[in-house]
Amino acid sequence: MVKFQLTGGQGLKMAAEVRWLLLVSAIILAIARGNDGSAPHRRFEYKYSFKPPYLAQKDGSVPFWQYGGNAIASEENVRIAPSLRSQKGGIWSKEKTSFDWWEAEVTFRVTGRGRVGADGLAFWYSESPGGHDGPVFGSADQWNGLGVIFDSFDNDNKHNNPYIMAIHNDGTKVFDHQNDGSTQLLAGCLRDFRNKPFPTKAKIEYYQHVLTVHFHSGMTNNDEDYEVCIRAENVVLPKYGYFGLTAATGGLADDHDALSFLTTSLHVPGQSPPTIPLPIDAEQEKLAHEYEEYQKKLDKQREE
Ligand SMILES: [Ca+2]
Ligand SMILES: [Ca+2]
Repeated sequence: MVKFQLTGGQGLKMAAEVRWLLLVSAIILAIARGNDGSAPHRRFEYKYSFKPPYLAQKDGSVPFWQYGGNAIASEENVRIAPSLRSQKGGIWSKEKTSFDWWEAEVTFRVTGRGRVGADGLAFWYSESPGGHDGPVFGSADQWNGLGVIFDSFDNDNKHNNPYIMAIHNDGTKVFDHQNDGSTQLLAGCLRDFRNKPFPTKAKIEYYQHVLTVHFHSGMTNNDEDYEVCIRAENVVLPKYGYFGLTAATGGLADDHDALSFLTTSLHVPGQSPPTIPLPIDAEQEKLAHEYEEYQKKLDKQREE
């Protein structure tokens, strides 16, 4: 056995070298992080967002969105499907996206008097709008894109609902209601999202073909209390698409309310978006200003 003995001087010298090495690796890591783009530039996209106050205008319309079926929009929220039997509703962005990567934060509430509710709420990103009276939680089947489904009702009786799942469809799959989509899902997590003291939230991020869904259980009103529900790599969605929310009830019925839908486009550092000549910060400021002006105009209209 070989024994190493260090004199005090050698020990100090090594400690200094180790510190130096740690510092160098930290710098290399920081540079690498910048290069692989794990911290994207972010821009709020108001044409793909809605939030209170004045979510809906006096005439009931939601700027930049269209809704239908049994959905009702107010100043405070969009009731996508009310707690009555066999209801279906949906709300979709009017415009198709024009950015590659995005994050959508949806704040919602699913509430009902029963211990069990139905059917659920779904978030969509798809190549064409799925309408508001389709068979998949109010949306059209065989969609091309992503569905993040908040499935309240346990159709396959496996005692695993409410359940949150992501389903990627290439336009050919018919949703497997009998098995609660379990044969088709990309990933999911078992979380109860009904009847929470505070609104529940989902943050759905699609960045460089990685899909991440964070969920906020609504047990607190602390914005930080998100946890990872889904992470899937190598996800290839249609380049551009429409955002939507739909919901449906059955024999059992919950209220399905969306309180806000906030979209942020994500841009790989060093790759400025082609259609925007301004630096991202200036652009963000400009958009924020535009949005403010727009809100002011709405307020004025309201007063009138
Ligand atoms: Ca179900
Ligand atoms: Ca089930």
